[in-house]
Amino acid sequence: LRTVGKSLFVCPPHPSLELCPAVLFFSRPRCSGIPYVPQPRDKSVSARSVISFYNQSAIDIAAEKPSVRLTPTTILYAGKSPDNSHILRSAQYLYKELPVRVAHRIRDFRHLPFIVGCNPTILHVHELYIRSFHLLSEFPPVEDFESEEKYTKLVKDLLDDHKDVVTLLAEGFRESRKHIKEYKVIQDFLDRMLTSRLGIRMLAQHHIALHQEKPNYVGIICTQMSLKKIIEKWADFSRQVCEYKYGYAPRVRVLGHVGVVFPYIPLPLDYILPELLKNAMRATCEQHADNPVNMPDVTVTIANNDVDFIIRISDKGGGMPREILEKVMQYHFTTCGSEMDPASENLDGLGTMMSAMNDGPNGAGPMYGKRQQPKARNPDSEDSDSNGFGFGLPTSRAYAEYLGGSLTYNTMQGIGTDVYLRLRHIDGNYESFRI
Ligand code: ADP
Ligand code: K
Ligand code: MG
Repeated sequence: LRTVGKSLFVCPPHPSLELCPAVLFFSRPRCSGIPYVPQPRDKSVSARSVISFYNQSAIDIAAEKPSVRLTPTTILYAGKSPDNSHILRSAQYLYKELPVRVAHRIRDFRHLPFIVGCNPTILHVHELYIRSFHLLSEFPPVEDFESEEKYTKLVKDLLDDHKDVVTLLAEGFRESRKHIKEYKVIQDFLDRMLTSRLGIRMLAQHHIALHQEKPNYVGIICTQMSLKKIIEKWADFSRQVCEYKYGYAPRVRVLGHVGVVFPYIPLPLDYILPELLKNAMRATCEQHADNPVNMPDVTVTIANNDVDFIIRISDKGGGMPREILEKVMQYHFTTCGSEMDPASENLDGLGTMMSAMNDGPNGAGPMYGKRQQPKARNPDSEDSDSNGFGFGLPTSRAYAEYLGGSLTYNTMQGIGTDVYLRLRHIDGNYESFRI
């Protein structure tokens, strides 16, 4: 293999590289922004870059450590001290915890099937994690507010560096998954990757938010969250995306326990709600395309109790046909086939086209479909806009389960679909999830 990708690259005749020149080529730190200049004659440099993927004792040691997961109440009641020592403690917790969590992710990359691990896009993300690990673990200990400020700046920069990770993983697996027989391998990896990323981002955002004073907030925890308000916010947003795509959008009615207010973390809801609402709206628009004026509403019902709360999103969008029932929860499965991208592969008949979606926990991008630019952008988005790949339902389910809840659905083919999002209270009668 002498040409890889678009760049012509002559491999150095190094015995340890014969197996996979792609590893050599793509192991260059492309995330650093420094253009890669091949140095094919310098054997030692090439060999070092390959070794850098596995010969890292610091990562091995950190990957053996258990992650220390906190309950939201621990975070909430950690106490706010007038001298801001809580901010210092928060940074010190992150300082210990982040390298361990990042090392766990790197370990997962190493366990991927060879052919997937060699995919340039996956390698790029793998490298991003290795780079983050070194930046985090080589940072001097956080002992005072001066170092805390610098550390927080690093955390902010890393959040930004990783904002496209979901899109990149979706692309990388789309390209390489055809080589893997067992879907479970991909599902388990992505479930762990995405939920761990959600956890890391929640912790990082929380720490950053501790620096700001916002009424009814302690870090990322909203002490008086109104479920109705947050649903309405995402209904408005999804309607804008829908109108942009179809020219019209169903209305959304919110029923049930509309008055409930409780402490919760809006961040994961900022991802899940627009995903589910966009699905319901898309189904409704496509089912009622011949009579959009009389389109049935999407109905959202809230039910609250001591332990958890349930959000049901009901649409009359015609439901799902039997053939796809088993597949809708799979990563990459989508029925958005109208804008076939000639470059995209048909994944074992799963779907003919990759759908656009939202990226990180705060993203809420296009309805679906390839490279659409919606007029409406997620106002809260801290992640870049990305294109989806049938990730809406599986990612939402993984997040819900990570948060001690569930995502299920009932569908009546020919009529419509009910999706149930159940999430555990953070101050309920039972122990809540851990971040
Ligand atoms: P995407 O929306 O990008 O296709 P999702 O994971 O959100 O990916 O959904 C996967 C598929 O499940 C959709 O393409 C659609 O076929 C089906 N689906 C999801 N929600 C609904 C719904 N409310 N009604 C009908 N079909 C749905
Ligand atoms: K899907
Ligand atoms: Mg979707």
